[in-house]
Amino acid sequence: MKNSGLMEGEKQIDFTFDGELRESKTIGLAPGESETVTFTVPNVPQGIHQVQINDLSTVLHALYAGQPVLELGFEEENPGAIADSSAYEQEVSVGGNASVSEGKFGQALRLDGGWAKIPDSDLLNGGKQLSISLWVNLDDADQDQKIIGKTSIGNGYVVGVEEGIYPEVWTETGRLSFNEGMIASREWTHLVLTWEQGEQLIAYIDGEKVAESAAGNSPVADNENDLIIGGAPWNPSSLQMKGSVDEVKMYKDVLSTEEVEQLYQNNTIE
Ligand SMILES: [Ca+2]
Repeated sequence: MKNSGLMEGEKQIDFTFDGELRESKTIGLAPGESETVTFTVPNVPQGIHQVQINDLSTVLHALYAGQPVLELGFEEENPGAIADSSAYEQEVSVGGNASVSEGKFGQALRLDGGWAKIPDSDLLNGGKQLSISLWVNLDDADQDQKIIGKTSIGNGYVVGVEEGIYPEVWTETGRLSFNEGMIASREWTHLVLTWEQGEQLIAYIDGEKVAESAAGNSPVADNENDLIIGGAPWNPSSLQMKGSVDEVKMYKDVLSTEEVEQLYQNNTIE
């Protein structure tokens, strides 16, 4: 805070967290004088919080290591009711031909020319670290099809399947991709992709590492596209996945080999 006037003055500063006034401080300053005013909130719960200081407001994303930023189990009665069970409660909508089917764990989302859409959020951009874990049961795993991604091409990421796992990641300096491993048709298969800037891009199939590639020193390029499950992120009507998808989990950190194994065996991280 700075007194940019010509006279000494006092001002009250109100700090509001999630709509609740937490603390007020009155600061007196001489002309030209400035002072940093600090407010502390202990034990911030994971999730999205509203922070307001007088007329200035912003949104705080509180992240906890090992907790997903998107979690879709598809246990709802119908596709219209699908909800994100992560602390961030991202909106989910379903388009095209989609239904609820038998899953790997409970129910899954069956796509026959359909897709699921989660609106753009900073939490879903790749940035410095990202992990994606999900199960698929594909009618024809040899077909070139996109499973999940957030990209307009040239930025972001997409995980595809074409016989093996086929990820593409666009950083600020270039594109990383490979197509490795074998995915069987009409069998539940666990897919994981992990990304860490300056480290590795790693793919796992059924808990086993099938490919890794140097990640390079720049982050995944951000974009404002929606996250799409079941088709090309830049056009969900193309490169559609045909089959079922279950237990989609996204993290803003890098899953270890042990955590990937735990998700493969138990659908949870201890
Ligand atoms: Ca499920």
